[in-house]
Amino acid sequence: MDLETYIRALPKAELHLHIEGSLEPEMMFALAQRNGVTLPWSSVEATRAAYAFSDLQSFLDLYYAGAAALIHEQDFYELAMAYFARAHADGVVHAELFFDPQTHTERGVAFQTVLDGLERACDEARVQYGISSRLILCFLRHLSEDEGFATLEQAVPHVSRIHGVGLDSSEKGHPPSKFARLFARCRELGLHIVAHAGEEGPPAYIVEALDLLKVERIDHGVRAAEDPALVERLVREQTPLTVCPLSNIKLCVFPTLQDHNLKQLLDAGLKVTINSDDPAYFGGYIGQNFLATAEALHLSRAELKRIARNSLEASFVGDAERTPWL
Ligand code: ES4
Ligand code: ZN
Repeated sequence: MDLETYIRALPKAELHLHIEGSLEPEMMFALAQRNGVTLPWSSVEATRAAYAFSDLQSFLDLYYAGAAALIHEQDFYELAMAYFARAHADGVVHAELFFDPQTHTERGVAFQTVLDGLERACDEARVQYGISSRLILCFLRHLSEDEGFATLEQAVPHVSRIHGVGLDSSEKGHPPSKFARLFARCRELGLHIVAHAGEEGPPAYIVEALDLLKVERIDHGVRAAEDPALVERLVREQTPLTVCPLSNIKLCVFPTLQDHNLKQLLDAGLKVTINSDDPAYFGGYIGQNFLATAEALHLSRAELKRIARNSLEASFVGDAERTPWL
């Protein structure tokens, strides 16, 4: 069996996927036309050509511009259905989707419109593909904690439909400590907690995410390697890291995939997973992330199996609900 087939056959969970980051330029243009929205690019080809990033912020500027094409419940439904079809083809059996409500409510799209569309797709994906899924609301860390509280207010009436909260967007200069009160409130509401940390930001931000936000997983976390005491702690506590290798290359966190520290983290005993982050922008869904990383870092099939199993174990699906994959 070739490596691609082997990877596809591994049951896996995707735990780090921004649904707005799965908006392919073709769908972006189709939605923009349908909705009468003007995009900053002239064509699908020009859009793809603009996807050359120097850091996280240079990507985020385009990502927020592209998200402007999403207006109606049906748009969010179609976006997520396209993702689920693609994920199913890659052997994903469970997906925990990040969504950024503030990106949409700022433009006048109602919180409920976003949630209704995404949830309808989650229900449909269960029927059509047998994929279980969860929704994780991410707060934009470049905005204030008060703006986060305002978003949480909008989410509270729908809290049973939201499984967890996360923290994304521009990391540098926006440490987890900025959101300590907001996340304390989220914990009181019984929500699962994750946060992006140690993507571009220092290892100290990972420590803050653990100690102040009390995260159950770290999104990215690759810069943990710079702090041996932190690595030791993450190993001891078996805190999952949702690593996104192709994202890290596109955003220049590592110069090439050969330079990525995923194998180093795995060898140290960390609970590493592989995910796609924003596949429409970074040039690969989860299967491609597994394959390219396996080839660049010479991962064995046993290691790939371990990584896929880590993703199932690190998911927020409770024991009672576990489907045959665990
Ligand atoms: C993101 Cl790669 C990445 N990092 C931080 N925030 C994000 N939002 C969407 N993709
Ligand atoms: Zn991310």
